Amino acid sequence: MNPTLTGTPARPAGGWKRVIVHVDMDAFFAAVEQLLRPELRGKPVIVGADPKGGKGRGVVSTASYEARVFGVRSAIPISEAYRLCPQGIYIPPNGKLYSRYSRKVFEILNHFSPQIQPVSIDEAFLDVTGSVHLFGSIRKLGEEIKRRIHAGTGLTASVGIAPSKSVAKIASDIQKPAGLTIVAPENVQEFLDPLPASKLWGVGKKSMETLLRMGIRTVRDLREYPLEVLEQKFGAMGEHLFRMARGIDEREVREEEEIKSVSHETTFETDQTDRELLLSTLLALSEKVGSRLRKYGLRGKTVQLKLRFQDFSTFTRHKTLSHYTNLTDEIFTVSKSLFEQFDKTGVKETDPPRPVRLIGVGLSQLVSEKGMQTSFWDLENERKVRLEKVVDQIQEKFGKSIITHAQALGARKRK
Ligand code: TTP
Ligand code: MG
Repeated sequence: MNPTLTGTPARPAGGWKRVIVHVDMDAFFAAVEQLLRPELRGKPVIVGADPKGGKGRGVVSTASYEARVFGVRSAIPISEAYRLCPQGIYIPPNGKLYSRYSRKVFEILNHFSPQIQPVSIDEAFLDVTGSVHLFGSIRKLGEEIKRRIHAGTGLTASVGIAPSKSVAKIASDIQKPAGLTIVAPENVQEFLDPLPASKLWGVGKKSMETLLRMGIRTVRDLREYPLEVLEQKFGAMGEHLFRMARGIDEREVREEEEIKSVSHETTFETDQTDRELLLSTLLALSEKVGSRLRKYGLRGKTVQLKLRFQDFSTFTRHKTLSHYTNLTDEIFTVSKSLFEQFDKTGVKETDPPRPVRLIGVGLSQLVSEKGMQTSFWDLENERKVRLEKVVDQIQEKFGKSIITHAQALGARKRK
């Protein structure tokens, strides 16, 4: 009998206090398309909006690694993708299909640990501290995850294993596709040091610009700065940067992902000035937001309206109510009044209406219908149901996220 399976649960060897795994599927949507249509394999496949011969609107959801050679990436405008790679094979996203594969992946991951946190449609953290001994070693566990995902779905995943979530996430990305990167506790610093600081969790375009202005390019450069200086420059974020640069991250793998806001938005094919049409879109979006909240037993207090005009200028306006709601009518009434106020600000009666490119409605400050400030997962006790819902939720979200990512114009992949 394997001695590791008997007696008190083995702690992982070495200095590992926790063993955290991050799994991220490779070129997920494009890989599913290539799996089901073998003629697409080895080809530059671009999943996203219709390019319409270079005149299309919307953005790239993802691109196969073959297309990435041309510079095509998630979230770039589809027109730019077409310019970079006119010979690419352009495919509209098939959300249902990808969700099915996502579900399969999560089912497989369930075998490796009961402590699993889905992060997006193709990504999850697992805390395997208590189960790694069943697999012989950390490396064997990592290889087994990749093997089972491939055997069960035909797709490849990249896996990162480290003592913390932030380092595991960076590790899974570093040897894509089909990579396995293990960063032992004693190697965390040498692993992080040469990386661009932009790889660190929470370092977006803005903070990276500030860092570069300070002459900080790599994690090593960042470590030279004392905590006080970082706090002066970045406020509360300063301490976060200080800790991330040292791989200090105690965040746990949480099974539930709290929903903080629910929103829906629409980008019009052609910019709209028709007020009736804008209002009826607003109503439809309010209904989507309301029905989603009702489905999850949530109510929210702050209604947000988002508008983008022809010139890409984007505005949000919000109003906080005195009570929590998930009623379509109420969401619509408030968003309509925000819209009308916005419409009139600084505009003369004789001015022509401004063509609207995008309109969106959201609700935040959510509470469960039981009136508690808790995540709705607390209402569930059956783990499997929970996982199902997370996947459903991601499925519903990603369709929108394709558009959302486009809005943060110029924002590339957050990795
Ligand atoms: P990612 O894991 O970020 O990307 P990926 O799996 O395509 O490629 P990688 O190998 O680098 O991990 O996102 C997972 C899926 O989510 C992706 O296949 C498509 C979708 N997605 C969007 O629709 N829009 C986006 O802006 C991003 C980043 C992803
Ligand atoms: Mg991925």
